[in-house]
Amino acid sequence: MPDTGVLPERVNAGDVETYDAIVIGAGISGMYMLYRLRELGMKTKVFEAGTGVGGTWYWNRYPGARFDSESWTYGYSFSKDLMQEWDWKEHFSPQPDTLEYLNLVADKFDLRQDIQFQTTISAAHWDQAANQWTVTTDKGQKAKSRFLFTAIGILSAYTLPKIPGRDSFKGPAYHPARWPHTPVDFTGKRVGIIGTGATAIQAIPEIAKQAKQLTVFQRRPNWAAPLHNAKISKQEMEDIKSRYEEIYAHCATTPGWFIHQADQRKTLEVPPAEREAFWEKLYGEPGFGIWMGNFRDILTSEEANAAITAYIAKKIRQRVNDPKVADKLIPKDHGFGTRRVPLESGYFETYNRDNVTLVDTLVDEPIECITPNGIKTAKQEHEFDILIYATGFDGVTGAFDRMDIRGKDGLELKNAWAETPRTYLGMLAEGFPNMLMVLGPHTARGNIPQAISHSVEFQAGMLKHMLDNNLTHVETRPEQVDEWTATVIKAGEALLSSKVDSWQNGVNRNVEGRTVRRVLGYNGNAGHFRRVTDEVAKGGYKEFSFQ
Ligand code: NA7
Repeated sequence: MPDTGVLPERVNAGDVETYDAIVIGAGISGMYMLYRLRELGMKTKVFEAGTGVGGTWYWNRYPGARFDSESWTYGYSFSKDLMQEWDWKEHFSPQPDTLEYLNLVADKFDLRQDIQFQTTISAAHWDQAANQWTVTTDKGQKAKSRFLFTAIGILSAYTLPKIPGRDSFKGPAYHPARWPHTPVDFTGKRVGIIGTGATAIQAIPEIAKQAKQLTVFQRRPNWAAPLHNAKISKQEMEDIKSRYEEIYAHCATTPGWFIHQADQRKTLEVPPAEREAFWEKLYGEPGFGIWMGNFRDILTSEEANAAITAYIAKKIRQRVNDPKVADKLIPKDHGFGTRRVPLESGYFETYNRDNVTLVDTLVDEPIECITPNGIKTAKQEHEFDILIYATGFDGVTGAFDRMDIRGKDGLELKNAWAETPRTYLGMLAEGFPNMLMVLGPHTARGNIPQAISHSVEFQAGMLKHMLDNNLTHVETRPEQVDEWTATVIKAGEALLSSKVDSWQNGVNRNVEGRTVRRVLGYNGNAGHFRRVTDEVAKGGYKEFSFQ
């Protein structure tokens, strides 16, 4: 079903509706949270900026946008009926199919009636005396609720590059996270794209097939490995449907909720020929196996990481005809897997095409400015008809920072988290009672919908406990926040990724003050996270403070 474009309800700015719960965002998190809150009998309102449901999959409509996780591990698992009803068409679902799936979910569970679309929350203030939150929308509308749920995603605050003259370009310019709802036609066009992260690595091969000329402006290259996507036959889908329980149970045993499990051998203990054969196998298989199903020490040992890095560099050299271009595409500042590994479909071969040019903006041609006609570098002016800023997101905390969130005694969330977020389990922030975060900082992530389901179910369980016991107020305990923050920081220390700048550790030079690394996720084993949360639930949530 296409985006319905439902218009916002007509609500006068003076009216203040009161709910049991307000949810910010109608993506995968917000939709499922709404479903669970309704089940608990709570009067709930969801506010969503877009005209339809889907979050990430509503906004990111750029060519080539698709899952890097196996589709059949990415859907909701709370409804067996839904799992049997929906057929994934490809092993790594393209964005239009995923959006169709999420619209089916919204229809099937009648979610839209409690969602107000085209509404951005600009502020959320805690009122201690009333024991409730007041949210304000971009239209000046106010609403109150006892509980506030943030379901705002970790990659929703997109960022544009800080380049002089950025708005002077006279042709269309797009960020992939605000892609038009009707496909952009690149036929016969000269296209410039800035950025070579996961988004650009998906988009570049698709745009190159259509455009007259595509010029890629790369600051730092990223490691990428083949996705090996394929269609799912009817028979295969039937088989998947018959094994869903087993598949999801297996994901719940892996460190990141994916199907992939690390090989328990250490890289250098394996003879070189055997190691190479193992990597050839992984490189030829679909999905994140090369990253997550690899030898267990590739992301923690410098020597092991150097070995896999050399292997992947060799593959890039084999795939790119011009050795100079291949060399530019090989990262020199970080090892394989120490930043989020984009999965690609013909990305490296795209640079063998006559209509594609790679511009290295770090060494060869730094960008000086955007002009009405294109991009001016230190060497020349490149003229374009269309510009794409695939320049990423202010990850994890960015969407929180864009709202004026105030907790106890007027404490501003932005200030409270200036150095590091302080949370318990990434679910509740210190100083912000009754504000529950789905995928908040310091929570376990990995295969995102499964991480979301885990958080939503934990939070729904805690709410049920509160309702059953007539509790109306929940806060963190200082000692638990200290312990969890220390756990999260320690879990990250052993990883080579903690020494590399990326959105995952909060570095984004297009955002003021975001130059210092912060630990923004629980990077330990999701199995450990699940055990901790299960114990907290079984013990009656006494790590939280209730009234
Ligand atoms: P990423 O992975 O953060 O990539 C952004 C890219 O944009 C990256 O190559 C940046 O280079 C580049 N960039 C950003 N600002 C500039 C400026 N000012 N000049 C030149 N180049 C710039 O974001 P994506 O959207 O690709 O992917 C985000 C996540 O979505 C991804 O990890 C998946 O989980 C899904 P840099 O590396 O900073 O030198």
